[in-house]
Amino acid sequence: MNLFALLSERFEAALDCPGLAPVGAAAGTSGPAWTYRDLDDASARFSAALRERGVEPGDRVLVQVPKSVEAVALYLGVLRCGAVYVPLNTAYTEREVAFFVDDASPRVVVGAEAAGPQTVGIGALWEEAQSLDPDPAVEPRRDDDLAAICYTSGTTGRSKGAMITHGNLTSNALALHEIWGFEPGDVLLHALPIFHVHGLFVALHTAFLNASKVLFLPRFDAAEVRRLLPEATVLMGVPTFYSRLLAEPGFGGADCGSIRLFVSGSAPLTEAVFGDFEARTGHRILERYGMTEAGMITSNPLLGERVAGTVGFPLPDVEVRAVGEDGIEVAVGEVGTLEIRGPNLFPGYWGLPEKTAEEMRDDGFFVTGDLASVDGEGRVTLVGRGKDLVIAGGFNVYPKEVEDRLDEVPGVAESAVIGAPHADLGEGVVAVLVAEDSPVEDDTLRAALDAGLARYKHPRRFYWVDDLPRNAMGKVQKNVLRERYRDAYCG
Ligand code: MLC
Ligand code: AMP
Repeated sequence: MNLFALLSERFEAALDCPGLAPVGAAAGTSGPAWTYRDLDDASARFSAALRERGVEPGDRVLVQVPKSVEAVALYLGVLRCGAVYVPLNTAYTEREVAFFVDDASPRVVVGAEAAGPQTVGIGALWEEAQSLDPDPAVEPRRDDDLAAICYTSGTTGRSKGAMITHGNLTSNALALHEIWGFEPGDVLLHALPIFHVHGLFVALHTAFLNASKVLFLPRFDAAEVRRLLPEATVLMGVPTFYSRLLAEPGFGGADCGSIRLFVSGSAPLTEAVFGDFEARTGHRILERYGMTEAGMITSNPLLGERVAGTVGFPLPDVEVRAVGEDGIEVAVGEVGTLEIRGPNLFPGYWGLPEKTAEEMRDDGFFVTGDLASVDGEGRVTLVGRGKDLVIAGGFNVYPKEVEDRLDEVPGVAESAVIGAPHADLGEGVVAVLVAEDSPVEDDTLRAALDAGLARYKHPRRFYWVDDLPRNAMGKVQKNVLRERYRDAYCG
């Protein structure tokens, strides 16, 4: 079934209820709430405009636009006409975007504004859409038809497009709506970006299945979120949301009177933040675990014990196992690489069958690259990552990609990029460099990176060394560097 068909069934009973309510102190970001009728109508108009531009079922529509209600309607319009939504981080530079355009070969590219012959600005597309009659059709889709391609950087430095099907999204949305106990009257406070799984799929799909009102902020701002909490019942965020709320003077239980559920994910929630949040507000944050390739995988329980430092139990119909280096499942409680299988699991990477095969076991389990233990009850604890990945403020930064850019800078002989503990972002990006001759100025490095690398991926600390530590195989010992520079941001 087309995911949109399921959502629109839920909208049916709530057509005149508020759907997305743009809110924000920043000038121009507030406006009247769009009702579910408005959203349905706007998606039908976007669907008509896309068809008018030649978009057919299965065609990719690549979108890099600021967060807005129209952008959500566009997403729904893409689903509705059976096309494949390809969202991009607004921070990506032209060089990064050029790769995605080449890789996804989209029929239409929607940008903040028209840039080049292939790109239409979202404002212009919305004007086109409004001038057309809404197209009420919902393109029939099978469970295994693609709904989206979400790019996730790879340990090889080359981004991979994770193909996400209607079946993947539908099963995950229904499961989360159920296990997180969505109920009539729930209001979601939405402060996440809408180009990643968390803000786009997890948050919006659960709210839409519930036909809930969504307080839609352009971005996370701790004071603004605090101001709006009394109007909401559910907040979903990355751990940085919670540590920043705690840093608000006087923040506490009085701010959270109407909230029934705080959800955290995308990066580890520290036991300290979990504990401080409970002490200050009385709320035990519900931590869940997921990834682009599989949506949500595990969750702490709504009603049972939410244990700090764990990510809870597999979602219904999802199987997990921790596997040793020999490929065999480890004993209960032992650490292994987490593998997963279920209706949420993607079918593979766009145009990369070999890469897909490398990460899929013969029995259909996917190798997440996360290190975890599973206890006797099935509760999962993540203990680290087998993959070389830094997560800063919930955004993934793959060191190899940053190293490749650094190594291109004249004067840099080689580099190693690592994550170091960061009080605000969880981890911060650190570069350790070897000079060809003498160290390059930080400003020169920054300017060189600016040309091709989104700024959230930039190292903010640079260290020059004579040699990188290597093991007997010649591989850079990142664990040694992580130890050596562990105070880079917290010293
Ligand atoms: C912004 N900056 C970051 C950053 N966000 N740097 C490192 N990591 C980040 N996450 C940099 C900008 O480049 C800029 O630097 C400066 O910080 C200020 O930018 P900003 O936009 O004002 O930042 P801020 O509002 O403070 O954003 C922080 C944040 C945001 C944590 C609120 O990053 C955020 O919303 N993160 C959520 C990410 C997310 O949705 N992840 C889900 C992935 S899905 P300069 O130098 O340019 O000025 C997934 C699966 C799953 O992982 O399980 O959910
Ligand atoms: P992404 O590629 O952005 O989908 O990121 C997925 C990765 O984020 C996972 O493989 C984990 O390493 C990490 N992640 C997601 N949720 C959590 C969590 N609750 N705790 C720790 N790591 C997490």
